[in-house]
Amino acid sequence: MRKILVTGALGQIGSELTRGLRERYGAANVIASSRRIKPGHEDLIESGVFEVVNVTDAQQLAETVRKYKINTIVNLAAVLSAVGEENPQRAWNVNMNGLYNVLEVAREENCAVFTPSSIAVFGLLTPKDNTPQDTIQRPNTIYGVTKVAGELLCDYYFHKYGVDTRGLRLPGLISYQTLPGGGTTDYAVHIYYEALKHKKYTSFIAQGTKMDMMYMPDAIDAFIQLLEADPNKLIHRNAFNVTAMSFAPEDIAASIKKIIPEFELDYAVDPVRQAIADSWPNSMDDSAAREQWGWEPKYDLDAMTKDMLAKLKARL
Ligand code: AKB
Repeated sequence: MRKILVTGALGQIGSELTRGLRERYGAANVIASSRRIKPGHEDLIESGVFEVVNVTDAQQLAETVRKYKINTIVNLAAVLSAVGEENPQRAWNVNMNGLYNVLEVAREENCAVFTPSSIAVFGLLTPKDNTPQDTIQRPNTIYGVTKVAGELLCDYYFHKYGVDTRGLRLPGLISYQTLPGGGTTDYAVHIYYEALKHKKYTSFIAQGTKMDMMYMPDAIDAFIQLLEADPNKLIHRNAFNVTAMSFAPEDIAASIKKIIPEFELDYAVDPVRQAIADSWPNSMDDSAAREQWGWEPKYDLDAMTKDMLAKLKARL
């Protein structure tokens, strides 16, 4: 039976993945953790065990793993692309030293490790369309640098120590429960909130900028599917390209207009986030994930828009 520790459990992915994991493995077997208790997450904190764990504190992390006899660590604690550029030293500390601590305790306590990577591992030299699984990775953000190094470090721990490491190269994730915390793809979440509240949105990403995206229910399925995948079939353990759709701001606006015809989009481009978006793929090739563990998303842009607006409306 899996006994799972989720780090960064109160973030955008963690708040939904923890619930998904508790449904599948039982609430008592999924320990949620975060570096601090954040208001608004009482449901999640009270629906199972919760611990304050800072991944940069190796001792606190190891004590928690031993206390609950953890055998799987899902490491979601990370500083994202846009906030990473504001404080690269903090991004390195959380993303790299945190991951190193996770891998070390996994090696000592015999745990599997699941750490997401990102489209941010690619850069200006990477082929932009149908970006291959194995290709040039020369990112120019600190977030991208830590994610490439993280993929390599996870591969190293698998080959050197036999730690069962797995991961996905996630695109921008769209969800209605918890807001994302400082990424470049966040506009694709904010646009839905503003569409419902004000029927207009000012995008910090320019017209024509395509990026890979995915609706959160598909991402949760992808996590659990890869966690459960037959290890003998996994050639790329730590860095599977996965995507569900690729769109630019005007495409998501057109999809929203089908449901809210008065919706209007304009632009006030943020040069920092635009430069990051310009360095990322337009669309990735995720055939390796499809072939090796059966990845198949359920939501396209219009299906996501319909569900997202309905769920968010009920919430707001
Ligand atoms: C970000 O925009 O930083 C993240 C990501 C694509 O990894 N959403």
